[in-house]
Order: sequence, then C-alpha cells, then structure tokens
Amino acid sequence: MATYIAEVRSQFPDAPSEFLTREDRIGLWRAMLLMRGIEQRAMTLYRQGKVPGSFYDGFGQEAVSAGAAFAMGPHDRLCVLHRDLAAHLIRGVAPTRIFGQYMGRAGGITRGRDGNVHFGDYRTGCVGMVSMLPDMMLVATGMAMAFRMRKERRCALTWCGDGSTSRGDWHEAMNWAGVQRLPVIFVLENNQYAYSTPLDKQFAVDPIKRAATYGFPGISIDGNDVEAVFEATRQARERALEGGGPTLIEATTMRMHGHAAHDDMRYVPVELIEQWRRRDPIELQERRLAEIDVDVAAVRAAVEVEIEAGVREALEMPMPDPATATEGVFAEGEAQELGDGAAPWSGFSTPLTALPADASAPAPSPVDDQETHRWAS
Ligand SMILES: Cc1ncc(C[n+]2csc(CCOP(=O)(O)OP(=O)(O)O)c2C)c(N)n1
Ligand SMILES: [Mg+2]
Repeated sequence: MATYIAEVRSQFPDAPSEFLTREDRIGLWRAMLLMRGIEQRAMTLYRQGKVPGSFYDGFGQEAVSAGAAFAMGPHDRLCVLHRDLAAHLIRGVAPTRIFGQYMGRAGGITRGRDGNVHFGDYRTGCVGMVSMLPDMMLVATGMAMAFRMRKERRCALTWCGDGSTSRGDWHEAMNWAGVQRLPVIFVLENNQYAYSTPLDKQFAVDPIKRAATYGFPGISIDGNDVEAVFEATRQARERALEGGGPTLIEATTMRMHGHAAHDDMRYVPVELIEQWRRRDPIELQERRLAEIDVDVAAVRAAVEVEIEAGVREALEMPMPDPATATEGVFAEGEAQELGDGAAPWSGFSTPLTALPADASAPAPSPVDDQETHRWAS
C-alpha cells in the first residue's frame, strides 16, 4: 500500500495546473472547507438525533469532488455520489438547503423525501444518485449519448467507487462509452475500501488498466491534490468535447471515516489512517495558498460564518407536512429539464483572449449564450 501511494504522488509537481488563477485556487479550497465544515457540523446534528437515518461523509476526500466539479462547464451534467458534497456546493447549492436536506426538513432539496446522500438539485445540472451502485455510470453514459445524438457540445461526468468496479453495470457503461466514443468522464474515487472490503480483495488488476481494454485512456492521479484532480478533469473534458471519447480518472485517496456514522472501521489499520492524515487535501491546498500570501485565516473564518448561518436557518425550517408525502415521488405533468449549473472556474467566465496563450485551450462557453454548447457542424 505504501508503494502505491508513493507511485501516485511522484507524478505530481507542486502546482499541477497553469489554468487556475489565484481566485480559482482559493475557490477550490473554499469548496473543500465548506464540504468538511458542513459534514462535521452535520455529524454533530446526527449525534443529537436531528439527522434521521445514517450519515455518510467524505472526510479526507474533498479534493476529488471539488477538483472535478470545478473543471466542468455550466451546460455539463454531473452525477454526484455519496462522498462528493463539494460538487453540489460548486454547482451552486446553498449550505442551508443541504442542512435542511440532512434533517429531513421541508426546505431541504428533496423537501424531506430523502436524507443525507440521495439528492440532486435539477437546476444545477446535477442528477441525484440512485442507491444501486454504480448505476450512475450508466446514467452519465446515457446523457453523453443524448449529447452526441443532439449534436450538443457538452460533457457528462460521474464519480464511482472502487467497490463499484466489480459490478457488471460498471463494465457495461465503460464498454458502451468506449464503443461510441462518448463525451463522458468517469472519476473513480479509489478510497482503499468498499465498506469493509480492501482493494486487494476487490480486484486483481488495478481498474485503471481496464480503460485501455475498452478503448480509451485511464490515468491515475493523486486524489488528495485538488489542483491535480482539476487539471486531469479539465484535460479529459477538453478531449471529450473534441470528439476524443471518454476518460477514466482514478483519483487515489483514503476513506478517513467509517463507511457511515455507524461504522467504527476497526478493520482499517491505524497506520494507514495515520499515513494519509499527513496528506490531508485541505492542508495541502492551504500550504499552497499561504505561499502566495492568501489570508487563509480570513477565508476559514468566512466559511465558518456561512456554515453557522446555514445551520441556524435550516433548524428553523418546518418539517414537511405528512399530507404531502406522496407528492413529487413520481413524475407529474411535463418533464422538467435539468438546468445549467454554476461554473465558477475563470476559464468559463472570462473571454478566450484572457486565457493562457495555448492553442489547445478549450473555448469558454458563456452561460447566457445557449448556442455555444452546440457542436460546430
Ligand atoms: C448494488 C449495490 N450493492 C450494495 C450497496 C450498498 N452499499 C452502499 S455504499 C457501498 C460501498 C461502496 O464502496 P465503493 O464503491 O468503494 O464506494 P465508497 O463508499 O468507498 O465511496 C455498499 C456496499 C449498494 N448501494 N448497491
Ligand atoms: Mg471505496
């Protein structure tokens, strides 16, 4: 295991992406801080009995969802999994609605219909995950297929876990995406465990090697380096939009907490946790920002204020009216299209001329120009 971490690390320089401005780098850190702070606060609410069911978090894995979501354009589609809260935050979901969701309140995203992990706000272009893993691999592949058929210049992305790579639907999605050269990105969140199953009992061959057998590239990156995750996703998206087909990105990280709140993870060696604690993704990015004289304490303080305000507002939300329990469970009326999510990366919000002088840089797609996401014919 130690060798594996060293191998992954050696591929990455200190500043892996030249496409990030100072503000972008702060934005990435802020999203990770928000995710960790919200989940820590929500764990307290869970222990106080205010969050029903169980509680899943992505402590230590914040860079995987933050880095990948940040690289996606407003018209792109994201399938967000149970350890990827930063993606929802980056796409524009307010912390208060997330707390409301966790506590089953009427003001939560599903208005009290579901809890901690199964939600998506359609207005942000994010699809709520279904519980059967890894079915979102197929959903993302299907959306990419729709983009191709409608000649839209868009890309789909889904995260998936190491455990899900053993399921047939994972292979079906990989195969079809490869055969059709679809604009889809699979981010394999390799956090060393699937519940209590470690990697060496999950697969005999690193799943990243399987990408080649389906006809597209697979790359391994340091999943605790948010800028490396951003850059790998940015490149994969650029390839996908140019017709180059899918990419499998393996982001290697560690599940630092139990599978969920009920799991004391006594099956995980303590040394492994300690080893990864020294590589905390938030501390890594904080060191980078401190080197470029960012006032990290001020950013931390602002995030804390935002989280506390979010909790306060969510606690004031009413519980849903039981009489409405069957509303919104099945589709009613006209189908609602997914919306376009926030895409805070400066590569999408500044004109092309302001980007680094690189002929291969992707053309930014202004949010308000509906025609820009059409494929050039
Ligand atoms: C088909 C299926 N089997 C079992 C489960 C129950 N389950 C939920 S999460 C999980 C572990 C998944 O591990 P992994 O894919 O590595 O993701 P991680 O939780 O580590 O992020 C399991 C077994 C499920 N959701 N779907
Ligand atoms: Mg896992």
